[in-house]
Amino acid sequence: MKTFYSDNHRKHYPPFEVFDGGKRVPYLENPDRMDQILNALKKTDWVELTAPLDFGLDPILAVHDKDYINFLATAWSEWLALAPEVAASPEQNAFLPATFALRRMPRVPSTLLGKAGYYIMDLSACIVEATYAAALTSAHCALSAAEFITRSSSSFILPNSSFALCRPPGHHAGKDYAGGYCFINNASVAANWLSSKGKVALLDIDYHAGNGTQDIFYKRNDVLTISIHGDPDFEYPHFIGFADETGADDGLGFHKNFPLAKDTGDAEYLSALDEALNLIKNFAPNYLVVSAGMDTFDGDPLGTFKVSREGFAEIGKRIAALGLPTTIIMEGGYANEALGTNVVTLLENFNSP
Ligand code: OKP
Ligand code: ZN
Repeated sequence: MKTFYSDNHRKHYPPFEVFDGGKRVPYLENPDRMDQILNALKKTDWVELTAPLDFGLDPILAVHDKDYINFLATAWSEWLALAPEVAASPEQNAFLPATFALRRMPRVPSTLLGKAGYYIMDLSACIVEATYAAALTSAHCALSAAEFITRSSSSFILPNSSFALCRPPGHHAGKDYAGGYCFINNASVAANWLSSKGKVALLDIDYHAGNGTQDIFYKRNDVLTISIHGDPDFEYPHFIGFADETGADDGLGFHKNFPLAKDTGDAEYLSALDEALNLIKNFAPNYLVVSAGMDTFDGDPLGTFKVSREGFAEIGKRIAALGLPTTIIMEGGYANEALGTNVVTLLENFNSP
């Protein structure tokens, strides 16, 4: 399987994030995640690792607000200029605001810290020097993977597939905000790029609701978005991802959430997945984008679900059975010891030249 990956993510490694209750912990979305996945992929004989192509900024600006992207691009150097001692201290060398735009006050502040509170949604989207470059490359991995399935699907009898080993992940990033380790919404950038070539369905199987993706496509009917996740009634991102959110305006009926209970196991998960796959079949897209998080796994430190390895095999099999050109975009998954095996287990059911 063609897999797009770059080492550019490595220096995006903030020294900490802040958990609920104010607990400062080592950044859970760490480079070791990629190493675990790379090791497992390299043990197979069907994965072909490829560097991403440079698609420039246009396909990213087609999804994200220009001033927001500019904020991401300059936040670290501005922070360094504003507070050099703080930015250089090992205790504090990650940029995070401590004041947030409650209920999204409409005025975009002119100062760095004002902007940070406006453009960042929580205390897990820490910015360091390498963050912007890593986020850009991550989006380019997703775009390369999307382009691959359009280029090759006609020359093979079986529908083609590709994998974007993205870090940082993307599905919590909205048009103009970062959150939950996400800065640029890789899957949305890929889906939007594909939407100029045909109808697109985007299925989000990360444990957390894909709020950014939901926001970005909420009023559109050319991209069907579906997310299966821990019920925001008890789980992050708390404010979005409920069952009654089904799209608006032209997009009404083109978004679907499956909020599931704590402790959801294989059987309950797969029955929600089957419903989601039926919606995709009825929509009859030309392309499928999968936001693939492995944090539904039993024992994930950020999840409550109990999906097993066999569960991932079945998830992969059922999605592949749609027979659509499919690009799989890496999102979360924090049980690092099991992450590589789980990714391989999901991917091995897809066809690839
Ligand atoms: C990113 B992805 C702990 C706070 C949650 C953010 C979680 C981001 C998950 N209760 N911190 O969807 O895997
Ligand atoms: Zn997640």
